[in-house]
Amino acid sequence: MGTALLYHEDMTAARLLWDDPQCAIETPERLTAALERLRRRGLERRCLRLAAREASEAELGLVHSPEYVALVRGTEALDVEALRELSAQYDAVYFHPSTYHCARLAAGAALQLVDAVLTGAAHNGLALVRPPGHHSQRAAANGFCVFNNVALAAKHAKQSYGLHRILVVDWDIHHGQGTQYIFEDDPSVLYFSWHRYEYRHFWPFLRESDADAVGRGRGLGFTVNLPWNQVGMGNADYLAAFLHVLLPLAFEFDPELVLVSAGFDSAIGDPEGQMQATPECFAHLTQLLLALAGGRVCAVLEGGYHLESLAESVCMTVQALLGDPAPPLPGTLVPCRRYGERGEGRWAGRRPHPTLPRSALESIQSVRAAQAPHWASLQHQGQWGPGRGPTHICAMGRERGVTLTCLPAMAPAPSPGASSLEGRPLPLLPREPAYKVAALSCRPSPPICTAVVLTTPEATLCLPPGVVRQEEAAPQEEAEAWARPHGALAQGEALTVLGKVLCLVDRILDGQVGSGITAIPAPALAATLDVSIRRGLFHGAQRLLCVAVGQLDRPPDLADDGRTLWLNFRDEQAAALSVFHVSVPLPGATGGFLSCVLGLVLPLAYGFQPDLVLVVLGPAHGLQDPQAALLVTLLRGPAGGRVLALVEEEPKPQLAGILARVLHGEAPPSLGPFSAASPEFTQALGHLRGQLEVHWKMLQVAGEAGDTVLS
Ligand code: Q9C
Ligand code: ZN
Repeated sequence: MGTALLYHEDMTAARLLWDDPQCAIETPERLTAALERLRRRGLERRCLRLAAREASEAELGLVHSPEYVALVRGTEALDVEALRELSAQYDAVYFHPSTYHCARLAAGAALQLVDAVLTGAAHNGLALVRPPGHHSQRAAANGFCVFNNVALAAKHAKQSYGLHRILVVDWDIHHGQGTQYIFEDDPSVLYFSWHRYEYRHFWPFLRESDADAVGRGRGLGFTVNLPWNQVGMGNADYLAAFLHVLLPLAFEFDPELVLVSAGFDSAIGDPEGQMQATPECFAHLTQLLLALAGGRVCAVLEGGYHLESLAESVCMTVQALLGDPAPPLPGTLVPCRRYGERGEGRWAGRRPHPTLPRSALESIQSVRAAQAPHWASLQHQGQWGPGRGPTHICAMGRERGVTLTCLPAMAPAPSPGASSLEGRPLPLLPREPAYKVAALSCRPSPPICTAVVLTTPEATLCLPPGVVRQEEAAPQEEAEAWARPHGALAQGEALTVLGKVLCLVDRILDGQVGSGITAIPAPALAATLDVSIRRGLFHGAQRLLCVAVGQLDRPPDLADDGRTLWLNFRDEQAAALSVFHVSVPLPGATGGFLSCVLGLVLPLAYGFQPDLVLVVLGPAHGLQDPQAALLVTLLRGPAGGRVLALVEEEPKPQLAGILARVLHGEAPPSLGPFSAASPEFTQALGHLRGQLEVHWKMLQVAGEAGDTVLS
């Protein structure tokens, strides 16, 4: 089990044999650069290496016409002149005598990857292939693509494994119109693509790449296009697209398999895409997708023409597939800032193209509006948007059961990278792309472990390898000193646990342990949480996110100074007591839970960029195990994997084991059938978001106040 890596050297054989500036970027070095970098990072040997096989003609027939397959087969025998002549009949295509062999290997690699994942030989995987596939159509090559590798993989999964719901995520910067055409009337394949569009001024210049192309017939709502109308889109825009468009629909769809058309021409430096997303972004996108379909994610290479950016982005994708924590995203996460404010570190020198402010949000808004009729999770969103201030909302809010507290003037959150406590060396990993660190020291295995603190040594949990028991504790006197304000921690078991928790908080912040879970006797939970927050801040965390589920109060004397963001799910009304103190009612329906997590918790968490996330499941938390597992999984993203979960040891002693596995990179179980949130809940949540989005820009989903109102 693990991550499959599919490749075959023969796929480097095809290359352009004449002068054609259009096609010159699609080179064999794309594959060798990616593979070489995976080797250098020690990632290749952590994968299950499988050699690609050729797809059979019968398999190619799942998507392509026999005449087209025969025509491509015929190119093996053509001379250069004839190859060139045939190539000219297609848009942005070149044939080489080895093209047929390469294209059959590329398709075969995608099929074999699906086989590996669906037979359980691997959890997930990546196929490094060329030629790419997503522009290829039933009877046409297009845009460097000969056979549609991902479409073939989806058909194969349906035909040979009887799957009913397959999600295709096309993060290549071009519209995979080939894939769209193949599945546009098929409700069993949900196709999502974002792409450079520029109001149809960008290749392939198609009307049907716009947001209002939503599929046909029984497939209505199963084609999702997110057109970018400006270049320069970056990490915040891609993340916003996932949180506010793709993931709500994907969780509602509940796929059995996720196929990724993994083109990296959407990454910074690429001459085709001209976008700004840094390689780490692909670790986050991959990690988010791993929360679907029991983690069955098959990524298949499409485009990507900047060799350095391509190689790094491929490494980030593989690291995430392997379950490693994603490196923090560089820079402040605000969708649609001007380009000049983007691009940090090694990519900083690139000359910006100006991005129109709000352009990404307009795109997101347009696709949400186009898809709203087809998806429960986009309905009843209300019209809260930027510019609708708290006073305006106040009057209306009471009828809707929302507590409205006008937000006090807040000090802005300290910006990422601001200096830490005076005179104290910062114990955290530096906020810079992890690949710089990794280049210095090759990491042979998962870098850091997950630690559990358990009160009873005989507590039997099925813990995977790499999850260790935290036995080390702070000295007794130190634990007593931290426990002093709390009677509940005065002695016995609670004090023993506290000593270990203090040590665990330090070790997570110092990077010696990746994440942790602590099972705590119920009477001591609130006090242990209080001490954990203080210890984290004391130990150098600049920003600490606390997601508290259940009847837990924010420690009353904790300063509201922007260093702690407190999010509480509990059985009362939605309220923002400040921008750093937010309460949300506990949603009953899975739809409500998902909108809370995707539409509120994660945007706030990514916007806050915490050094440590505390997730606390307290009294009457009401979460089912799969919900708790999903929440914890998704909260690994914003803090470089530094999550400490605190749970009551009763009544569910097995919960600690479930959380240990997801923190260690295992996929969470499915939430089960989707149930829509009530309109009241959706409106209360939308309302709260409207209050908060002035400060927390990652919450925004609309261009301007007064834009299209969703149903
Ligand atoms: N300025 C893939 O990324 N357009 N195909 C060339 C040159 C063709 C891209 C225009 C781009 C095809 C898989
Ligand atoms: Zn592309």
